[in-house]
Amino acid sequence: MAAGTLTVAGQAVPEHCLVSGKMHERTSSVDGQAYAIGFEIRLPRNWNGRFLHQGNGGIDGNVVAATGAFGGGPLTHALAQGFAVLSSDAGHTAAQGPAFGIDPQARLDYGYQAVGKLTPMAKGVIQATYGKGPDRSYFGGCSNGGRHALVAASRYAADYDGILAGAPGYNLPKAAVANIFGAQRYASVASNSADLSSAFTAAERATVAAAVLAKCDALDGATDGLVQDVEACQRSFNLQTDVPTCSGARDGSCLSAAQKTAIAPIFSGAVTSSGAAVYASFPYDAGLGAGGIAFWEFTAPLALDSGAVGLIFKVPPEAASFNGPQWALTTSIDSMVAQINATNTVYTESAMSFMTPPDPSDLSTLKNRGGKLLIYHGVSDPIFSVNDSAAYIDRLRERGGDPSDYARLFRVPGMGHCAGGPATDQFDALSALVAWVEQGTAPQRLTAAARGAGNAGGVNAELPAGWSATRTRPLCPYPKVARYAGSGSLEDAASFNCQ
Ligand SMILES: [Ca+2]
Repeated sequence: MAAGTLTVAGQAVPEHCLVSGKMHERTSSVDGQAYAIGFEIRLPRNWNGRFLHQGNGGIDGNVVAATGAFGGGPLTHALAQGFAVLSSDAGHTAAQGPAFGIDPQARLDYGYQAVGKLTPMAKGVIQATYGKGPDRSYFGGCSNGGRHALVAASRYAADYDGILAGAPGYNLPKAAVANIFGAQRYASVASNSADLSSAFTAAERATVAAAVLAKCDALDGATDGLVQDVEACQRSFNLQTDVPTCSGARDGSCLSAAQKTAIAPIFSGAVTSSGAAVYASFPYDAGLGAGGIAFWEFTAPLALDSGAVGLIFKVPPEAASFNGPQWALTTSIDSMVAQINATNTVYTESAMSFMTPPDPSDLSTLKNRGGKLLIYHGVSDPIFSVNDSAAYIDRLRERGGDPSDYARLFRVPGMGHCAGGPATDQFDALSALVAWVEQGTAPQRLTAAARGAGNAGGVNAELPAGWSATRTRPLCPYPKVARYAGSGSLEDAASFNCQ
């Protein structure tokens, strides 16, 4: 592939070789469908000695171009930096949709086994190409790709030196059920039963986001449109008392009492009928009013989560022809929770087994070989909660003391799912991880930039009008937060400290 054959965010990718292939072609004895693990490896002429396994999003099924792009912009395209990059479909095709979950082996490949099969193959291709294997191996991705990364940090730690996990849905089956829980709550107050967004309109979400900012923006020392002290905000903000209750018809400037009753549990965290937590809480944050939220809150539960839970995660699965949206709105959350933990003679691993790290509090293999884990997560992410990533770090601490010498979480205030929202969402987490792994330089802060007018990585249309197009902020290692130093420009990361 000649230089410029491939461009990413307007940047020409240097000359490289492209190897495409399939592994483990087979026909399922359960559903009769053809399966294989499809992949591509891009091998740069000017190789930097590193291997990156790129985890992809959603339910996989696509061999996304192996460029290794993370963090909202063009800064961290691993291929352009000289990494050899692997990408795969994780063992099924997009044409199969979630019905690949009818096949038990395809479930396991999607969950973790494709990674185990691909890794030695890719290292062998690198060996054959360059005459030696990689000096260092990395795994990176966001969303389900972040889940792949965290699962690899646990299951395949001997094969990887650095793990970059963006918005890791490492409890993905639970998160999917929790999102359906949200849909059922929204449906209970939707003024138009065919449109869940009528339960919490764009104007109403903007009203709540403004109320969050009114209560929380200044808690970090800077009234700048960012809620950087996440914990103080959760202690301070109260949906019931800080958002006006409509005295008459809903007009966007208030929530009805019924709306507050329906919506508050989505933030405090989905529960079963006996009050047991299904997944995690979600923090109130300024990004709630951003345009990208509506897809995850109102469309995804019926269009995506229903198929994922019904066909990929539950035991037994529904029939491939089932009516997913109707099923999601009418099936009890309790039964879904039971079925993502269930097994039978055909489906011998539960979804909570094949989709998650076997023991999320144990990173001892990675730690003991000097490997590093860097997680980033948007505080306004509506599908995978930043609080679940914080809980991951908390569990490491509870089990083995301060994990900061091998695992750090960087929260991104205002950012939605992987990118976007009123946020500084462009940052080079991959280079920070490489410096940590290879030079032992632990990241004290990541400098993140807003993608305003003229940004080469693509302009973020959700930035508030009052922000500088080139605003920067430090992203801080959890539990630290960025606080204004008391002097200096509010548009400059240098005016903030991680404390
Ligand atoms: Ca602030």
